[in-house]
Amino acid sequence: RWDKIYCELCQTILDEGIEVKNRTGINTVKIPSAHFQLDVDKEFPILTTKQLFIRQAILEMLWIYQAQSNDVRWLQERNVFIWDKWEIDENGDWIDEKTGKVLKHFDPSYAHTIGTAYGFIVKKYHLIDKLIDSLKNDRNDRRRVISLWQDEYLDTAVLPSCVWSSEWDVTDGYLNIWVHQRSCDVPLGLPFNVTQYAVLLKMIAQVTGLKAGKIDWSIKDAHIYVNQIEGIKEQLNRYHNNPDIPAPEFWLNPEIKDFYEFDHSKECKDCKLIDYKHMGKIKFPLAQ
Ligand code: UFP
Repeated sequence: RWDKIYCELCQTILDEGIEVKNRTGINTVKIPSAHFQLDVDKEFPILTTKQLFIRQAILEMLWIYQAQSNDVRWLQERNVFIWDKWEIDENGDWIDEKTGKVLKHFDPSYAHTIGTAYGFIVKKYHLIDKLIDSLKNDRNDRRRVISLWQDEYLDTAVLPSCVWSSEWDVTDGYLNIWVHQRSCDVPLGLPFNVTQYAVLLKMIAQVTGLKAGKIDWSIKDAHIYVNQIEGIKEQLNRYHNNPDIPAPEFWLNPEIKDFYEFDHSKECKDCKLIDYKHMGKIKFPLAQ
């Protein structure tokens, strides 16, 4: 169960984590690494111990892999504001939202984008087209690595991709991925990231005639910001009081056979959660 794996990871960080400084100015409690496996064929991974806003998670994933964009306005037009803190302004500046100081200057041609990360890299190297071609043409290919970590583009990225690699294999009609995250905000980032990669796996499986199988997720630097600890304790209490809420079904429009055709409007019409029971929102602060 995803809630169980998730809550155990949070508990391990609280029990064994070390408090450290980092660039954001808000300390984290961290452990060096973590790993887990989920079977998407058996359970759609979305937390029930807090409400997850799946529309935003899917649109962020489509922004990266389908629109292959780094333009924050694409998200804003769809009422998704999760990247606003990292948007380069008209002058090419990335501004500290608390002090108004320039954190880093970029070429003004990057205005309104997050620089050369995520969707920019997917587009630059045609990563999705290569993946889909390979899955259609050679089921046994062992070279399906998607890497968003490209050294020549790190300096011009506001935030170099956190979830930065995925490897894709086919075993017995199932499409499986191994995903690696170099840095993981466990309260805010991880629930979002896992659910959005589960949707990506289901979409790619559908358009290549496969079933969605397993996700292996590996993390380097799994952390909780100190101002998120109270929220996580609340979530752990919820879990202990009610550990067995079943996960919802995820519906993906079976008519769609081309990855680029999945609806990317505000409404995300081709994706639906059926009977999503959850224990309500928990508000966690987001470090810039
Ligand atoms: N972060 C995630 N997942 C994401 C994303 C960011 O967990 O998809 F974009 C978090 C990890 C870290 C911060 O807390 O954002 C990035 O900071 P840094 O680049 O210093 O690791």
